[in-house]
Amino acid sequence: MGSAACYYLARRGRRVLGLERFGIPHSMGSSHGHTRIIRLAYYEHPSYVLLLKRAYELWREIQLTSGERLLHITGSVDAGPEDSWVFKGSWESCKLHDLPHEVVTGAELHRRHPGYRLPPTHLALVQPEGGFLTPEKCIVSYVTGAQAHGAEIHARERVLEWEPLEGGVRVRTDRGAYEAEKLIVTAGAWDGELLDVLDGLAVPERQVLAWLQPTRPERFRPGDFPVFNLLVDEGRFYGFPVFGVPGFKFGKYHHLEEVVDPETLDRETHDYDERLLRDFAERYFPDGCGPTMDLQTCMFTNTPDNHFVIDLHPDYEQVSFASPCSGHGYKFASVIGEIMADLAETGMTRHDISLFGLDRLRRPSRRRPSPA
Ligand code: PYC
Repeated sequence: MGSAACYYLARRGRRVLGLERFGIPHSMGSSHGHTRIIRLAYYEHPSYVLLLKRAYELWREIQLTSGERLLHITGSVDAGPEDSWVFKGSWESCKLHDLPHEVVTGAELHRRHPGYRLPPTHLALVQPEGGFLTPEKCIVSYVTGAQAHGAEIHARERVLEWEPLEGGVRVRTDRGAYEAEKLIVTAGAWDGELLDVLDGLAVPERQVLAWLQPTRPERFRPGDFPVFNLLVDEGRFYGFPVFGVPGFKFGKYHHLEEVVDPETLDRETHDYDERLLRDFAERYFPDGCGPTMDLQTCMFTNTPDNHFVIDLHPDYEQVSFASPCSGHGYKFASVIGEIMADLAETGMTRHDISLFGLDRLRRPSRRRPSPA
């Protein structure tokens, strides 16, 4: 989201400095792992769909500009019991936004895509525009594009603090200090550290992904295996066809519900992480369940209602922020970059971000009333 914001601002002729604590790209946060789901049928809330339409347009545009293939269309499956929020929510968003889709049973899904072995009576919404992005390449494309438009990008430079100035901000890093008219903060799991207004409202969580070698590889190729979101007895899971690295990739939302500090996060993976993930695959994707090729950790940064926060700072309108996206934000990085550029330039955006205001999450002040 930060790299996209740098790109759109630089392209509009603004003087831009991008500050990244790690390398470009890196695997310390929430933007690595070779593939990220993009899907148009959005069970989390139908008001994401218009943003997604713009996100697709912008991904296609930056893909063309960079000459890198960033977006792969496989179709998407959102499935579960008939009354589950994953299936029903996805169906509602398709009906409301008139999106092409089909509803099939688990049995029919297996006939069409034999890698899937869902309970035969579960229902699956199949949406043809779903697919995946290649996250590291997306970031590099935006950074390279921003640099081509004159942005200065500093990697391996950690922001320590910022302070408001009359008509601007000063940012102090481990290498220097900078003054600017506007500041955009898209620090993911570190948002709460840099923005006191998000402290306690943007909560990092440890997440684990598995890559398993399919025993029937022909069932897990991008052309044969749509990306998925599934609600099953074991929880809510998501997954991808084999792409880029050997292994069918999947994870469980909110893996073990481990709240973490991003500085001390356990980045190792353990037998119990693997067991949880393999148990799921053995039941619902038995032909995908050969040897484990890789296990990796990343982070979700969750808000209390799992919707994003995209807003101006309540006290300093020269500061805007985004990115506690509760695990489902990557696909929106392109459009959120555009929104952040709008907010920094004018304090407004034509996009509907009313679902994402900070106010909905702010607790009543805990300050004790002063003695009479
Ligand atoms: O949006 O499908 C998704 C997703 C999966 C994991 C995180 N987000």
